[in-house]
Amino acid sequence: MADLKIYGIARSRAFRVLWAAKELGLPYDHVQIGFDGSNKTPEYLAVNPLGTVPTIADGAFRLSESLAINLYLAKRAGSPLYPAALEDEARTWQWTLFAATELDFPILDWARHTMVLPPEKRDPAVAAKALSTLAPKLALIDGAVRERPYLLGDRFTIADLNVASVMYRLLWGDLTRTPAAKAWLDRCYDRPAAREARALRE
Ligand SMILES: N[C@@H](CCC(=O)N[C@@H](CS)C(=O)NCC(=O)O)C(=O)O
Repeated sequence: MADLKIYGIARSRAFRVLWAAKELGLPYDHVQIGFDGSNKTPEYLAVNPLGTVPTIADGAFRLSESLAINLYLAKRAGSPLYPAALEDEARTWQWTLFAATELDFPILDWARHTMVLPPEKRDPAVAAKALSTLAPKLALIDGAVRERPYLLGDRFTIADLNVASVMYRLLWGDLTRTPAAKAWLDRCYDRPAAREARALRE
């Protein structure tokens, strides 16, 4: 049995952590907590009192929040996925918080109202508003990767993984107005670990 346990089905934000674990080559046990009640059992609520996924248990240490988990796993493993220089580490936090606060919810709104909800429950106005909220943020990413392949420079890091994994649903979006961001997103998802993580949910 591996020391690292990842709680959460792949068709949830646990996808982000599964990708990171694969990227780092970490052995893990995958505990299939979903939304069928398994996330609200006393056993799981003892692991994560909110009953949300993902959570990890690393030996006796428990951590929730998908992107914080990824920072933890990457920092524990060190270079090359986690940057060595303080400034690059700070940029990693910046991109990660940007993904959590500026991208995650509008992308969820857009996805829910274009592909996730049953057609009769979709509201095109919500999807359109989400896209207009996202436009400047996608332009920011586009600018960041126009002159270099990855967010911090020449190497793929946990900053890319965190932002790209939050953008998962935009793989089905129209990113023609931000071609550099589109090429970067495709580059990230072309990685073997990303392909393996996708295969768990698609
Ligand atoms: N900010 C948290 C969000 C966790 C979260 O809300 N996960 C969803 C699945 S993607 C969940 O567990 N929903 C079930 C619930 O809220 O009861 C993270 O990134 O890990």
